[in-house]
Amino acid sequence: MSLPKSENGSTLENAMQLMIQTFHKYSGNEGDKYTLSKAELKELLTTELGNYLGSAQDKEAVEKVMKDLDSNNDGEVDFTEFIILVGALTVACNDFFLEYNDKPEKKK
Ligand SMILES: [Ca+2]
Ligand SMILES: [Ca+2]
Repeated sequence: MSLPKSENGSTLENAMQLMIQTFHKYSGNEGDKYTLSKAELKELLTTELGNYLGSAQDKEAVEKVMKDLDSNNDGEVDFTEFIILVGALTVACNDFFLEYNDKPEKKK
């Protein structure tokens, strides 16, 4: 996979670029190039977030995620709606990380 000149970017800048690229990798497959249809969303969820959202494979879960994300109810997930999902997942990961670090270390 080749990124546009990003060797000067910071880690966070590269992460942002990757989120944008990831979104467009799936959003361009059908219909509107800049939004995710249900099929595109499903592919993104299963391919890119399979470890976090294992249950997204089943159809109902995708429908639910779609409904939750589609705040303007146009039946597509745009980048703003997508980034809310990524943000919420990142917060959940951070909470998990903090909790994990809070555990007493000496416990076996
Ligand atoms: Ca699309
Ligand atoms: Ca939408």
